Amino acid sequence: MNIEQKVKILSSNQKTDPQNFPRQLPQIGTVVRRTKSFYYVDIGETEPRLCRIRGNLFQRNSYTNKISVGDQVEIDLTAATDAGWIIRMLPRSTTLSRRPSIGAPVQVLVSNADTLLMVASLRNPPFRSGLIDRFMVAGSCGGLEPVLILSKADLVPAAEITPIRKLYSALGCTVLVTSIPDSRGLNKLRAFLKNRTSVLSGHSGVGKSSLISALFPDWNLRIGSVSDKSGKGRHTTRMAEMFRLPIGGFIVDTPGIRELEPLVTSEELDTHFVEFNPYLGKCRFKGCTHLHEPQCNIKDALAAGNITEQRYKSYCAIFESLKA
Ligand SMILES: Nc1nc2c(ncn2[C@@H]2O[C@H](COP(=O)(O)OP(=O)(O)OP(=O)(O)O)[C@@H](O)[C@H]2O)c(=O)[nH]1
Ligand SMILES: [Mg+2]
Ligand SMILES: [Zn+2]
Repeated sequence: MNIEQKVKILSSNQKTDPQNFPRQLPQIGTVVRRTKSFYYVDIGETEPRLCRIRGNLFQRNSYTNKISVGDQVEIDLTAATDAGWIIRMLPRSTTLSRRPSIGAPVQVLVSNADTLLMVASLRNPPFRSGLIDRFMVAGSCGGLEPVLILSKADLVPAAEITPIRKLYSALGCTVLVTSIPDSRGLNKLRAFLKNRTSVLSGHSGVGKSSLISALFPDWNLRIGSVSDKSGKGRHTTRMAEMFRLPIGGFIVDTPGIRELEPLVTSEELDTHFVEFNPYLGKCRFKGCTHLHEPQCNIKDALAAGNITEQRYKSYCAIFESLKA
């Protein structure tokens, strides 16, 4: 039975004869992809199951975009088809969220991911710390562990890599240096992905697809591809999609995340800059923004070299963008 037929049967909402289609026990699975009204739930089989949400499921709770990729759900597979109904959503351990525009409701892009993989090339395109710092804030807000991949290491001298690696390691971020021509860092990265759910992020051209195909050459992946099986192309709002890795674990490709605006208020932004923490609460003015106020303890720490200029600039830039 193809997807169109399944959709038809689900949509018609027809009563099935329990004699012919005995109820199966509810099962727990992971939402790996979704469209506007359908959810693809991985229950450990070759293909995910196509599911819909039971109509009354969210009446009493406030999950704004209901179920997202990565959610653990209980599904009822009672049906004339191999599709099913989502009857319950399990609590989330982490969330990667954004607010599409000011005033719009929060959108959960990915739930329950363990790590936020931030791929940044050292050259071509040039390394930009601003984006990394934005991702660090987003990961910190949603409870994801940050992992920085410095790609294309073959294009720069080692001396250029060291300060970047030192800075982000000191901030509690795992840093991996990779280069595809000399297979550098690939085994470490593969080991890192194993049995975890990792969200892949980074600008266009930094080498995300190249890394995935270098790690899993036999894996027929669709990451970053634009068209789907029907050949009609994807819908305009491209959603996150989760792929089961050949070594165990999942990788999540989220096109919308590449220009992520972290979901944080300007007032609480400073708490997501981990190196600011020892200096917070000691400024002269309560609610100090650390931008222009006198006797600011953060600016003192900056002057003393305990906070880097680069990170302080990122803080200011994110602060301004949150105000805008
Ligand atoms: N020198 C060098 N080039 C690399 C390396 N990794 C990737 N590239 C090149 O960088 C270019 C972009 O790589 P992609 O893997 O397509 O980048 P991407 O991040 O998937 O880009 P989008 O799909 O547009 O988001 C390609 O021409 C790759 O051959 C590397 O380690 N060293
Ligand atoms: Mg790509
Ligand atoms: Zn201050």
